Amino acid sequence: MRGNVQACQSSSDSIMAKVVMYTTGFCPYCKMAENLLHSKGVEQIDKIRIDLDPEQRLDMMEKTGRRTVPQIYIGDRYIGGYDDLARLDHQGELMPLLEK
Ligand SMILES: N[C@@H](CCC(=O)N[C@@H](CS)C(=O)NCC(=O)O)C(=O)O
Repeated sequence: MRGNVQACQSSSDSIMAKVVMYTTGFCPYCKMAENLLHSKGVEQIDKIRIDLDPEQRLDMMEKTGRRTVPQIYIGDRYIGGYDDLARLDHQGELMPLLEK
């Protein structure tokens, strides 16, 4: 662990940032985001199911200003939805964020 618990150890021994994703039970964009993150070596994603917890839905909307899922945080940085995550990847900025 490093810093303020915003990181966790992966089995490959590299330090990966903590990933938090607001999600719902049926959500193709969430699945795509998960697949992309897993393909980058992220083993654990902390999922917050807003369909099961209305308070978390309100919390997500307040924090992000958005109502769609996924909404993703890497460490303490707000990323946005799947499109934003994929854009970061295409710009080569995703791995550096995950490896922080
Ligand atoms: N452009 C968004 C699309 C996200 C999206 O449409 N998510 C769906 C679930 S897969 C959703 O939240 N739909 C509910 C709504 O539009 O209110 C992204 O890339 O994250």
